[in-house]
Amino acid sequence: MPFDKCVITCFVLIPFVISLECDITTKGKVKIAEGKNIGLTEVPQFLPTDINILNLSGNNTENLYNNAFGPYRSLKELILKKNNIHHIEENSFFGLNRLNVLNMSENNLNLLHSYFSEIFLPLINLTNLDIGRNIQPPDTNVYHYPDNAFAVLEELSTLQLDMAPNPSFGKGFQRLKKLQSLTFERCYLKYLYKGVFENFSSEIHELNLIGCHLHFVHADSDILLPFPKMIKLNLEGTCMRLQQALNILSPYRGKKFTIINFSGLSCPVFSIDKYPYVLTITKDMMQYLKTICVELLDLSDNGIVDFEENSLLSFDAPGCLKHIFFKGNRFAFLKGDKWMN
Ligand SMILES: *[C@@H]1O[C@H](CO)[C@@H](O)[C@H](O)[C@H]1NC(C)=O
Ligand SMILES: *[C@@H]1O[C@H](CO)[C@@H](O)[C@H](O)[C@H]1NC(C)=O
Ligand SMILES: *[C@@H]1O[C@H](CO)[C@@H](O)[C@H](O)[C@H]1NC(C)=O
Ligand SMILES: *[C@@H]1O[C@H](CO)[C@@H](O)[C@H](O)[C@H]1NC(C)=O
Ligand SMILES: *[C@@H]1O[C@H](CO)[C@@H](O)[C@H](O)[C@H]1NC(C)=O
Ligand SMILES: CC(=O)N[C@H]1CO[C@H](CO)[C@@H](O)[C@@H]1O
Repeated sequence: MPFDKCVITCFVLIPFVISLECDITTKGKVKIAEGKNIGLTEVPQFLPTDINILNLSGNNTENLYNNAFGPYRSLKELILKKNNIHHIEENSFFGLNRLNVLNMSENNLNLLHSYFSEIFLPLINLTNLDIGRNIQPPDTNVYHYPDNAFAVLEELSTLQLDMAPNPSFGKGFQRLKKLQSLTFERCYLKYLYKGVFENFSSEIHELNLIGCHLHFVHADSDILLPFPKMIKLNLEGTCMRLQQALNILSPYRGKKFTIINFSGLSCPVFSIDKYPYVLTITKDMMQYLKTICVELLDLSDNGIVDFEENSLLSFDAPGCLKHIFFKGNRFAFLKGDKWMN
């Protein structure tokens, strides 16, 4: 075949082949393109330009190139989770000013090196960003999150990201004034010092800090002061003294919560003489929690064997409590027995 003919054939065929790799479906007014786990290594360029959702989850994309989404100006949702993305060029998100949701969880993006300060600039309408489950074991030096890159996301309401051993959230986070929900998922946390969250929005009402079980976490008691509107707090599976977890509730005296999930905090692997796994709830430990009107309270798997008089079950407003979970504790009911009945 003469060379020029081949070139023509290729140019006609390539777009056809590439758009075949994605399913295009329509739901009402929403047009969805879904890459079918076929090991796509780049963002396909020849899909219909009016798609609203592009789902490339579970493939082998490694780099996002400048203008990768240039043709798709109508995108509202972009799902890139479970790829191998480790590099994003500076203008990769050019044109995505309608995007609401960006999911890049489970990739290899390094928070310290992958985020140029202008990378998110086009995403003026982004409300939901997930870059969790990307972190590799960091060293324990103070870890400066790329706050300048995040600072442009003024519409952001939900953010999911990873937690370093000793995090520092700089002043760029102050610009995320609409942030309501903050989730830290893959977690190497060691220290939460006073002021650690000071640059986050006071609008935050949900904090999930889950599965931090590689270290015995130290948390200062006033870390939640910046979040007066908190109603959902989940520390499930984060190894720390239950006493400390109960102390960080100090800003919420007399407030209402939908859920407080403190299940699995007392991790047996970190049990030492000073903070034994087996513990008795004291009146002092309950001083803040007892004043909080909480609907769902989970204290499961904490090695609780007993509780003092006027502690665990003596809430100021017991009527608030709809469900309380204690499974996996080993109450001996020496003191608590008569209060349980
Ligand atoms: C995206 O594609 C994956 C794999 O095909 C699928 O499991 C998932 O439900 C799709 N949609 C979203 C919103 O993730
Ligand atoms: C951003 O979102 C708002 C509210 O959903 C909408 O009115 C506006 O048109 C969007 N902007 C762009 C550029 O799509
Ligand atoms: C992003 O994808 C992950 C799965 O990889 C899922 O757990 C998470 O809920 C998604 N995030 C958003 C904001 O949809
Ligand atoms: C928060 O921002 C201020 C500047 O406004 C900065 O001095 C401070 O160190 C920041 N806090 C953290 C925890 O990084
Ligand atoms: C607390 O978290 C654990 C683990 O995710 C979950 O199984 C449990 O249902 C949660 N508790 C409540 C009350 O939702
Ligand atoms: C066909 C193919 O290579 N599919 C891959 C898409 O990407 C996921 C995650 O990287 C792989 O597990 C699949 O094998």
